Amino acid sequence: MKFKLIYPKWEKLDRQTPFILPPHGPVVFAAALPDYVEVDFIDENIQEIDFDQPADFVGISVMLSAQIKRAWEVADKFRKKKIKVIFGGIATMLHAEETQNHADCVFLGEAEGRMEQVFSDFKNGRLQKVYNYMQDFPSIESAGTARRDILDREKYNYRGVQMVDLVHASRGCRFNCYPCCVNFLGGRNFRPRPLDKVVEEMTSIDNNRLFLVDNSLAQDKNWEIQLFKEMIPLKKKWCCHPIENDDTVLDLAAQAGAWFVYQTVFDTSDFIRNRIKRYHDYGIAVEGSILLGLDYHSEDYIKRMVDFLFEIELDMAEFTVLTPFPHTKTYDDLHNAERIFSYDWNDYTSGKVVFQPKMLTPEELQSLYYYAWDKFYEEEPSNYKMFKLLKKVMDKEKADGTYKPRVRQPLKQERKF
Ligand code: B12
Ligand code: SF4
Repeated sequence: MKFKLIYPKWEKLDRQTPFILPPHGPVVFAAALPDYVEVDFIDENIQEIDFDQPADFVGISVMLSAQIKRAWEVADKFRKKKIKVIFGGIATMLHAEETQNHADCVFLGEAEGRMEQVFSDFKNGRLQKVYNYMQDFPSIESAGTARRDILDREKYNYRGVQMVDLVHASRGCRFNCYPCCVNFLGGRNFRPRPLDKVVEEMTSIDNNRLFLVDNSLAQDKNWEIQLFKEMIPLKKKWCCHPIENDDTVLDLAAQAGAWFVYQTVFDTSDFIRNRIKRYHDYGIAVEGSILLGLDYHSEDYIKRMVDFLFEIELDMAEFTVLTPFPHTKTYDDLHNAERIFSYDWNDYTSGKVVFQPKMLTPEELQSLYYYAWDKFYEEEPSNYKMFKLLKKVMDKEKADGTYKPRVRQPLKQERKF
């Protein structure tokens, strides 16, 4: 059976250095498909969709709210051609009701162990409109090695340098942060994958640089210790979300190849100053994630925050504006207070103001978003800082003999001379 799997394009953050990472949801999903399904994967962020190519069934994998409207458009086109379309992925769960208007089938939940039934129903003309497994998680052991073979991996590079490969060692999160929908998606239940499977998957990846996309590694100290110990012999270099602030954990993380961490910088406190310093002490770089537009954010506060980032010597920074994504407390609060003025999901990129802030006008917050990006990258532009970050990983690789020059071959149309 020819199954066309599509990952629709989305608008990137305004001002961020444009780079495209390989998607993770679709390749993990593909590993859960029955053997007889032949997958033709299209990431619309790097490839064009050919709507005329034959397909028996179409799947659309949607991660972000900012992707969902394009996903609906794509589905409508295939359905006009009488090809059935199934939706899945994070944003499908967050926009389940609206998505039903554009789908033959909406799959909610994790795919492992469910696809034999869904595809058998499809073959027998009994495809259901909705399969809802949101509260019924498959066993974490059933998550298989992602099908990276379906990706056009050469195309994921930044100025010729191969990007990281994505991998996850756990699902769920025990925290419950204000702007986040992970609780709704995964329950407040941290579910680590069996370490031997994680190591087997990491070993199988033909790339020394990884991104551990787990929500936060700081979930369970003993688990982190075990994970990093297992990773040391692999000599991979990797980035991830937060790591526990603990000497043993940070030391093992560094030995296991921790390259940089995405860490939320939520205020200008000594707590944050120390948190960033501790990563740096262990040779781990930090890309700060800075959310603008909370109720106590004034113009002065935001400007002070940007100055603070220089003081703590952040290696990179990503600024976003508070965005009321569906199924978050932020959404409930702002929606109930009638402070949301755009429900156009294309505006939900995290770079556009869609609500009325408390201490600023929407326009002021929008300009402060640009101020933050411009000010932070004024002296050292983002491609320079990115180069410095890459230099760090190359130095680490040269030190342990894993460095391989990764410049891609020129594309045909570039061979002009
Ligand atoms: C990795 C990640 C990223 C990567 C994505 C890389 C890439 N190329 O895909 C990067 C770093 C680029 C990223 C960026 C952003 N992200 Co992000 N990201 C994640 C993260 C941590 C993991 C996603 C993931 O891979 N999960 C693991 C896979 C295996 O799970 P899955 O996709 O659900 O797939 C399973 C099922 O859904 C199913 N499935 C998947 N596809 C399909 C298809 C079909 C047909 C079927 C049947 C089933 C199915 O099968 C899979 C196996 O069970 C999530 C949090 C989370 N835990 O999900 C946030 C998350 C998706 N991101 C989020 C946000 C807010 C962002 C940003 C907008 C802002 C920011 N800075 O974080 C930016 C984008 C800014 C922009 N406009 O450019 C929000 C989503 C909010 C929303 N409603 O849009 C999330 C949920 C985190 C949160 N805090 O709430 N992100
Ligand atoms: S923001 Fe990160 S740590 Fe907080 S609940 Fe969401 S996934 Fe967990």
